Amino acid sequence: MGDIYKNLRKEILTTIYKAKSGHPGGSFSGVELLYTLYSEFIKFDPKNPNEENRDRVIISKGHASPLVYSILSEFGFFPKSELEHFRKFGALLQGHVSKTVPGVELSTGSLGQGLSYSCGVAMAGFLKKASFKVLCYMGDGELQEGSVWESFMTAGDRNLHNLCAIIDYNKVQENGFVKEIKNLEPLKEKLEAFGWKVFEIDGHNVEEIRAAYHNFFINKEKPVAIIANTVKGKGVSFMEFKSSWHGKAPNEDEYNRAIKELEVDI
Ligand SMILES: Cc1ncc(C[n+]2csc(CCOP(=O)(O)OP(=O)(O)O)c2C)c(N)n1
Repeated sequence: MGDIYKNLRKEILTTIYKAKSGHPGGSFSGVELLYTLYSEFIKFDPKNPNEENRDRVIISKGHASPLVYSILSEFGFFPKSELEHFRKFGALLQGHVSKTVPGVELSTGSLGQGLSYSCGVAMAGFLKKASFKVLCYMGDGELQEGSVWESFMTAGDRNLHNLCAIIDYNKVQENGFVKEIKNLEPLKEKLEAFGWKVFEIDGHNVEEIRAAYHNFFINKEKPVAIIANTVKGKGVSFMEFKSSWHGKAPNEDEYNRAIKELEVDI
């Protein structure tokens, strides 16, 4: 794992540890996906976060706020010092992503809403003949929400080829394995049947992530879904694939053990 990804995971864990609450599992799974997107693909200006022609990244899994806040501060939307106050009363950075934070497009946390909003923004983009792209970051458990499937259907029907769904397929939701709670498979075939172009990748392999984003950015045919196979809790052995690490902070011993693991190459 490269230094930048290890450092982001350390920062995410420290933010959650200091707040004594937050969501490590689904934050760790998306580190490479979001970092690669911001560092290499999207247009944005942290000094002017609402600039009209920016690419829109809509975070539908709003509980992954520690990940999103680390990324946004990494790219200059606000100072890193704000992370110290995560989840504190009155602070800028609350537990679920909020539009009051520079760089956040939509307040979420109630799952299943980001893709319908993204469809609307993508349609507006076409109506305005704008060149911006719309990317919606989603959880796999989230795909069990009915509104998500209306949105997949809408995007396919309207051929919203400026829209990309980034599906963080980490296999685990809040209370167990997705396939045991409500199986999504065959996911690729379902999305293709809804009119989407689908790329299935290893969501921790930066080369594969790059290729998938590149294919979306040059695509002019269909909405694109990236099914990113990831590991919930990626990087910390005792958190990986454990639903118990969906939404809790580590105690001091767990924090120290996790940081140690993130300091060595795995
Ligand atoms: C509408 C709605 N129902 C339930 C919840 C509670 N909840 C928060 S996170 C979560 C699990 C989400 O799983 P997944 O989408 O797989 O997220 P990830 O594993 O990436 O963290 C649930 C059920 C919610 N936030 N919104």
